[in-house]
Amino acid sequence: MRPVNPSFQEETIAAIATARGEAGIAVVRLSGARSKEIADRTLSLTLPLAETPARRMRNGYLLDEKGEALDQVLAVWFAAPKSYTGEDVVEIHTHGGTLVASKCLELLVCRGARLAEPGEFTKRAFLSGRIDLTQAEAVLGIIRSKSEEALRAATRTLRGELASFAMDIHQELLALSARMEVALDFPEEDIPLHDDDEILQSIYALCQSLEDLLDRCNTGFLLREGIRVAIVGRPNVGKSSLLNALLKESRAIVTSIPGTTRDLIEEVLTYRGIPLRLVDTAGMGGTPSDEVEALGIARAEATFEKADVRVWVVDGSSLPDEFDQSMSERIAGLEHVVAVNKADLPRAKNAEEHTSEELLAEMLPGSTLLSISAKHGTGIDSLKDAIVSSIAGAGTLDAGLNVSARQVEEIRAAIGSLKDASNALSGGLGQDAAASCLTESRLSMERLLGIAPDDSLLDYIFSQFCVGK
Ligand SMILES: Nc1nc2c(ncn2[C@@H]2O[C@H](COP(=O)(O)OP(=O)(O)OP(=O)(O)O)[C@@H](O)[C@H]2O)c(=O)[nH]1
Ligand SMILES: [Mg+2]
Repeated sequence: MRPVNPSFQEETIAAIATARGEAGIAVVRLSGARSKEIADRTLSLTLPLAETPARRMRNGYLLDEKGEALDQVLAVWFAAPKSYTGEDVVEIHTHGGTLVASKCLELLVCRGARLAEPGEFTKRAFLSGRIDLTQAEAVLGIIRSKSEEALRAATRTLRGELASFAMDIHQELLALSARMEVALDFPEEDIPLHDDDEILQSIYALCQSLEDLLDRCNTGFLLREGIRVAIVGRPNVGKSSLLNALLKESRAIVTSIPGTTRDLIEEVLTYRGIPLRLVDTAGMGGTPSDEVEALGIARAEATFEKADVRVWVVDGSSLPDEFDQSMSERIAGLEHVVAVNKADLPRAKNAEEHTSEELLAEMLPGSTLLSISAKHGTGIDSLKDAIVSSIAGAGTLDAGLNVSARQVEEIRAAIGSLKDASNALSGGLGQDAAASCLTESRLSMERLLGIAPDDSLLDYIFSQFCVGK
């Protein structure tokens, strides 16, 4: 994707690739043309790496400045271009602990290696064409994954799913721009301009594809960062009891006094490999009895607004009233699940014998309503499933792509420029104006894919890595 920089291999870099602290082993890595030579001058192996076939482990010793053995080690080398960086790479496995690995690194530097910068191994992999930029960023996603699903999403990106999808869209954009511009740039050739409607159709189809890609990236983002779940409802309905039931521990104070919870209580629960960031809130809809409660309610309101999903807890043993009516109107357009709590108590019924649950279902047609008892822990697993599927829908979790915030921004920008192009055409501004918006969109895709990236972009991306990766 980017030409190999011929002067690049001049310096051989070294770093500790494993985390600091006590462990069984530590791995010190070298990359560059002099890797084997520097390692052979620092180690005394049963046979030098220079005489060892690639990918075969050798046993030996790490030698200090005076040639005395410091540690027993294993060493292996990978031949360019079939290595992580695309250059000759040596891995030295020392015993764990910070001291011995640091000493090994220091000795390698004394013998001609340079300390690697953060992400420099992955940057070299990119510069030598081993991986593209989307894959390099996916490596960061893997390192930072905190849940199993996030890890799977990052691995899908590393295996090239983002790149191949984005590359197809880029190619289509290129073809569309070319079709338009050839007619605009060579009017003397009498190439007929394409019909505006036909171009609008193509732009619409591209927009759809990008929106699909964005959905997959958003799912991946949620898998990595977690789904923000606000537990909301009026006072005393059992919100804190629900938080405790979800966590299976007595985290929040529960009493029969309305207004017990005054501040936000946040906890993370991992369910089916997905982090759920639960927030219990102060009861809404009542009249605050003091300033503290008023502040708590304001926080509950803000949490309600910015959550990914709202779990609206309702007490099924009493009938819905005006508050519930206005809450149902407010929540209807937002992601939510209704938890009709206190299922262990008789459901309230109105004069027509309709239960509280039936009345709520009428107020919110199409919503997911679940009957639960926070006190007895019933219906809690179904609620967790409902929270996850309200965000991910059935099956789409499997398609999530773990991408960086930068990449999401580029996809959004590409969609924005496509919309500008279609507005330009339908607003009569002409194909010239639309063509320049298409170019903008294509440039966003190029930045996403790392086609001809500038150095500042590369510095920004790779500086986020740890040293040794
Ligand atoms: N019978 C029954 N009682 C419940 C259930 N869930 C909660 N309660 C009771 O309802 C009362 C209020 O529970 P909380 O969990 O404190 O309610 P809350 O919504 O957090 O209340 P605030 O923090 O005041 O807004 C307590 O007495 C709970 O024991 C349930 O499923 N069944
Ligand atoms: Mg509470």
